[in-house]
Amino acid sequence: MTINRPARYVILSLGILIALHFLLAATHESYNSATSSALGGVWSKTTTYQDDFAVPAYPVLDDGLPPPRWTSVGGTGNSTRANATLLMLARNSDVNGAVQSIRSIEDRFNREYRYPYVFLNEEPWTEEFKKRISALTHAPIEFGVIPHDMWYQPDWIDEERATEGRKKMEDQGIIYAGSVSYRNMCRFNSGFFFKHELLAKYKWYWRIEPDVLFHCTLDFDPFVYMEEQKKVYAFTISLFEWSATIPTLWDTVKDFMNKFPESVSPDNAMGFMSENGGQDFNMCHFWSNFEIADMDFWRGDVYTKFFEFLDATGGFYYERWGDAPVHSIAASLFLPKSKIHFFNEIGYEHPPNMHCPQDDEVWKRGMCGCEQAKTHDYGPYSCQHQWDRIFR
Ligand SMILES: Nc1nc2c(ncn2[C@@H]2O[C@H](COP(=O)(O)OP(=O)(O)OP(=O)(O)O)[C@@H](O)[C@H]2O)c(=O)[nH]1
Ligand SMILES: [Mg+2]
Repeated sequence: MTINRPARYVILSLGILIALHFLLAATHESYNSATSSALGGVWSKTTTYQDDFAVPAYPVLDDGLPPPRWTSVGGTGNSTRANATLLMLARNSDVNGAVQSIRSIEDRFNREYRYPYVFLNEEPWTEEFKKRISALTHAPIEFGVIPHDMWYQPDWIDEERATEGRKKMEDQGIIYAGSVSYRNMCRFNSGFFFKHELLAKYKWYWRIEPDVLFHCTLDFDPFVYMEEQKKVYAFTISLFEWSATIPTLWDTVKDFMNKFPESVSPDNAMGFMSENGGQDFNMCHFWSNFEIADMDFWRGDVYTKFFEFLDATGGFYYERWGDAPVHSIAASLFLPKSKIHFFNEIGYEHPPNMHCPQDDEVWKRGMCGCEQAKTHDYGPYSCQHQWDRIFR
């Protein structure tokens, strides 16, 4: 093979340049450090984009997709995300409703963020459920089974008294009055979900139920917002509880406050829940089928003591205490009210109630699909007035 004269000069010049580079690198430290990462990066980049983010709790996604839209926490400039999961408790028979909810949250939020999902059930998941859900998202998904003791009615419950309690409620025409499984669910959501092994690695959760809809696109990460603003518990809908489901709950709460007064936050949200300084409960609570919250609050000493105190009375079975009033009372009493957040931007519907942002600016920015006039806020069953008044 012959090489013409200009080509020979080019090869010779390149050879001299390369030799010069190695000579300078060997003899001059500053030149070496300035050039080695740039050149080295070209040859040794075997890592995935995930390695650039400090998020140890997550499996590395190596699926060739564009990186998720993680935003910066605390304005530090580190691209990262919250240690959070999207959590759904469901039955295998809820599959169609679960598909609807996941499609909706993916569409409005998680397609861009790819937060991992955890699904919990007291029975093993069917292949059908796992297949239909897994088809909907690129985010990691874990399907967990709930340990027996976290779910079923404990042995120390007096079954005769529990049966009588259910019968009494049925006679009053109360929804789920005769259901033991509903009571299992309420007790599990009150005191156990955050202890499940699949949730142990996470701090934050967003509770999602089957058959719900998210009506607005989120242009921010609510977990990161909670973290940055130092919030602990967030809601979108507040309303009145059916008092016949919790006849002795408030007295039990008052007993707890008397016994452990130090548990109550000086700047609490009692004004949301009571018209007379705590003597009576006005039935206002946050609708817990939507929750974004910090599980460290539920895992902490105060809430642990509170749940155990309530549970010991058997009220979850003798009556029908819901996780919504239990969570709401705890958040409102044991946290400073500034740590509870109303997420106005999150259009959310759990039929028959919906929160749709009333501010046109917010509604347009979120490309909301909901009918503003049908929002639950300030309607006859809403406790938004009671919420607003504690900040005046
Ligand atoms: N695995 C399991 N999940 C349940 C059971 N009962 C309820 N759930 C779940 O617990 C959550 C609350 O139950 P729902 O039946 O929606 O109760 P609700 O929101 O008070 O009532 P609805 O107005 O009927 O939605 C949902 O995520 C359900 O899928 C159960 O027996 N087993
Ligand atoms: Mg529901």
